[in-house]
Amino acid sequence: MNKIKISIIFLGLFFFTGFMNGQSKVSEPSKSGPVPSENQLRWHEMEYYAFVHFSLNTYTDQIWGYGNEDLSLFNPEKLDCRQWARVCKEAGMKGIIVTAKHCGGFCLWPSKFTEYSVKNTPWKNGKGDVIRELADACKEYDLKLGIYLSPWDRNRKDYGSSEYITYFRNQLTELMSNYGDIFEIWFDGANGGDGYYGGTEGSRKIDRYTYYDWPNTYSLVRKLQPKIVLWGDGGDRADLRWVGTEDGYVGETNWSLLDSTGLVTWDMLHYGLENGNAWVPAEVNTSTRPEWFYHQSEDNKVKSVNQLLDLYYNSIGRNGSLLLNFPITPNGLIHENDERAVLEFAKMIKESFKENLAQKASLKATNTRGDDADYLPIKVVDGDKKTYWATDDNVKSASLTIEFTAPVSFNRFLVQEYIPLGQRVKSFNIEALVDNKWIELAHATTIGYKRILRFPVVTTTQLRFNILDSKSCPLISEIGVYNAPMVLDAPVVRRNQLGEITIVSKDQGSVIYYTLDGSAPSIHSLIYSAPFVNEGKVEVKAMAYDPFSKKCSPITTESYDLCRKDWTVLGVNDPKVNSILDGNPESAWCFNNDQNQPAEIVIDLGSYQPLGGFKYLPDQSRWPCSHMTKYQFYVSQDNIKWTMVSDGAFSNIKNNPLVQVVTFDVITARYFKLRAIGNTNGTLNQAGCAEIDVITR
Ligand code: FUL
Repeated sequence: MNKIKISIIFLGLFFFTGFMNGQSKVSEPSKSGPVPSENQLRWHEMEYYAFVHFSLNTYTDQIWGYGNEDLSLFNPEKLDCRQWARVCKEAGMKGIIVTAKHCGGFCLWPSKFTEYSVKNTPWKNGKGDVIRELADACKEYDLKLGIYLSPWDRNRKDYGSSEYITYFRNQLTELMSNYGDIFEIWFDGANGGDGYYGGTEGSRKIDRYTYYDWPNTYSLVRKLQPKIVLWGDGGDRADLRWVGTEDGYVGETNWSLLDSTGLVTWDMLHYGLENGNAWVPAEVNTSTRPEWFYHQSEDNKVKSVNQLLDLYYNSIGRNGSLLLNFPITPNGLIHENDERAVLEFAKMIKESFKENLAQKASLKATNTRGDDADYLPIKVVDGDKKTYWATDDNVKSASLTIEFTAPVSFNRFLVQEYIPLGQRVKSFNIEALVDNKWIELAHATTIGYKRILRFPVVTTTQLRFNILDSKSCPLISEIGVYNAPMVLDAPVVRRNQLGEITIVSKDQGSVIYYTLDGSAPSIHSLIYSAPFVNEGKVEVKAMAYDPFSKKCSPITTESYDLCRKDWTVLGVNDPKVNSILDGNPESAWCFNNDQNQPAEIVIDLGSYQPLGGFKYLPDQSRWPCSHMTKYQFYVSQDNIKWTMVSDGAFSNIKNNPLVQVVTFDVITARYFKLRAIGNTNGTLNQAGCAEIDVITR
């Protein structure tokens, strides 16, 4: 071998090993727009963490305390922060943010700067410190600790003056110095209504942008906790943003950007700002129940697994984080219903994302940055968020085809951008090759840290991910293709006033089977495809069926009596009163009697009917109009002469506002009247109602 040949081989080997070692031949992509700080990046990776709401409100059934609530009420006999931490850990959460002080001003730690704290309660004879116990429990369970400290304080006489700011900062200093690392601080923007204000009552107006001197307050926090992220909706931009709703979802388009100055509109909170000049990602905050603090009346309103899954896909699945609240019970624990729901939800998430089918596939891209090994498509399935597939700088649309060795079935697509260099993708879609044709499975806009798309199960050998538009060359760090099982919740059956029956399953892609003759549905029963009319007395039984796993949901049974199409609510002119007949438990009407007499619901049935009972569903909304607690039920032939056929009490209606069913001896009549003899407000003249119905014999 001559010298020239040897050096050619050597040179070739040099380039080959250079290529294999991933030595870049092309430059690293440059940043595109604002990028996250290290603290924000760490926070993005947490994805899912808990809120706990616990204060004197827990004992007073209040939403916001006034600051004059009796300290002797606070005595959580079974308080166990290790139980909170265990539940959160098992649920897959990464941290806990606790309401150290809510707007009522009560402090869960023995602050040196106020008497309105745990130190003056019977709990542990005033020697307890909830924040300390939680910090210890978080350490034990490897969770991060976050603090909610309400800037608004209705206990303080000095609220509104500069003295209060000193007080607020003293408290912040205690919390930021004495409990180890704090990952997030939550400065609630809530402020309003009359207060106690140390006994002076009245209302205090402050300018939430200037009063708290956020720039200096924020620097104090950052000085004491250099690794913290700040949540706040004051004038000075915090590290994280609210999404404009507490219902658990952020916009489908979600840019992690805002402008660093200027007013923020609702749209900006919900969708971010495509060309914003600061990285301010979205945190979705919501509760396992309608309210933030514990109310016994919500024990049966804990979100179902399917509702929790919706939260997940509409927050984490849309480039947001999920901050899910547990209202702590008066004895100091997470309620068993909430625990059960989040643990089942966690199981579903684990099941759903257990196998990434893309890992066994081959990947081909229409463009790879300089054909460089560092940026190959394979990087999207290496499980390493720090590596990514990149295109050449001038490329703003590109496709990546995932080819499976054999047909696979799936219904989820997960994709992540390499955000340390900015958020770029503006729109994309995914397609599957079915019968030799590309069909679109889903179309979406932004990606960001993480995006997950849901669609009905498809079986294919090829999946194509098309980036349709991007601010600058796309950088994709991870892709996942999964087949998530269905939850198979019992379907929801409703009949409206016209007798139209609808059956809905939350499980996308399931088949609904139903019967109308009282028999149990099976896969040989009628298949539900669209609403249908049935005006008779009928019992509908329905189930959802997953053709893929061949599993069935529990069966729903709904019995309907008279069709209410000829019914009229008398004495109320507003057509919205028909909410009590529309078959929709979510809509309600509040009956008021202006003369301070008992509120009444009076109905003309349109014909004579053999009445043997009635059903009253109280207002199901988050802030319901008063429920009837005592009633009288009358019937009439002519709307003049009334006969009382039943009277009694709905005993536990406040805590358990379920449908109330009353039966009596059959009597034929055309009119009926349900009169409130007592309500949950302790008056007579108001009664909320979601649905009213009769039982005929
Ligand atoms: C809201 C407050 O009004 C609620 O009480 C709760 O603390 C929630 C997290 O923020 O703005």
